[in-house]
Amino acid sequence: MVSHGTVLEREGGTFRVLTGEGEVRAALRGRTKRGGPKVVVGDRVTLEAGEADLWAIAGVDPRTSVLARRVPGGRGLRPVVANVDQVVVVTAARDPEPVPQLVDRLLVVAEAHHLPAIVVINKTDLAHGGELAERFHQAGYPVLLTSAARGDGLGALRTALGGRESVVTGPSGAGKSSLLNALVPGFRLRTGAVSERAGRGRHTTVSAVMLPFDGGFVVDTPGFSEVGLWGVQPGELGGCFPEIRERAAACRFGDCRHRAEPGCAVLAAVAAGAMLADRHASYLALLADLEALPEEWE
Ligand SMILES: Nc1nc2c(ncn2[C@@H]2O[C@H](COP(=O)(O)OP(=O)(O)OP(=O)(O)O)[C@@H](O)[C@H]2O)c(=O)[nH]1
Ligand SMILES: [Mg+2]
Ligand SMILES: [Zn+2]
Repeated sequence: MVSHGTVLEREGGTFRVLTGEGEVRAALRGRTKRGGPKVVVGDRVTLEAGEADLWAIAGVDPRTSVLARRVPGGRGLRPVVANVDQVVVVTAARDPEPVPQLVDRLLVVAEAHHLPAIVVINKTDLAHGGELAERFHQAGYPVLLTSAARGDGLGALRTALGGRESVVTGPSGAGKSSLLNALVPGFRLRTGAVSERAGRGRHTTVSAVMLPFDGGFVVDTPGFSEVGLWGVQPGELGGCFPEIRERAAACRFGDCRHRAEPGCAVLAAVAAGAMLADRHASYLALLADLEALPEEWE
């Protein structure tokens, strides 16, 4: 018997897979076990009947997208989630204190994968988040203001997620799991207090999990305090900032890096206040990071 399904979660050596007939447990077998593509959350897989109620993953469909993380120590890339069509970056308005440059990095990761992104500013019960919202709105992103605790903005979030396959990302403690729980009480995702000492979250969510939601899926992921960029050439970085992308064609030089070049339309926009200097500073910091990467990461 052959079946087809979507990988929802990895649990030790097996996977929870959603099929047309409901959820099953499956393990890697044969080809998928011997050096084929790594199976990740969001993968569409072919299943064959295995032993007892454990199915065998016989193959992985080609992916429309895959988001990966760099393995610590620089030993390659680890895919985290496949086939999403939207990136939802969640940050808190306060507690933990927002780090706009981290959100910028996550937005660049989305852009580098040609995935549309939205910014969610959560915990509006603690701070209004208005300035932060304005920052990302001006950069060209849809922004939602929410409070998982008080229920603000949940209708708009539901609309933004419905029928899509979204990955929810952002710093630990921002309230990603809490927002999903508030949308669907049945999810019962684990949430955790923001650590007092560090003012940071504690990585309550430890691995990606995909949840069926309103005709689509939403993937909850562990938060992180640092994001590596990879596979982005320094010369491609400007294309990952909407407000740079739309101006770069007007730069005097085709390979302008928008740093100090004469006739740079981006620098002119920053000087005129039409592009946020803070976003441009984020761009320059990321550019320096990318230029400093060893060859293999370029
Ligand atoms: N005041 C307030 N607290 C919130 C809100 N949303 C979440 N929290 C709290 O913030 C803490 C962190 O929430 P989580 O949902 O675990 O955060 P997370 O983004 O999933 O964190 P990781 O799984 O570590 O990435 C918990 O104590 C939540 O109760 C909110 O809208 N307002
Ligand atoms: Mg979480
Ligand atoms: Zn330029």
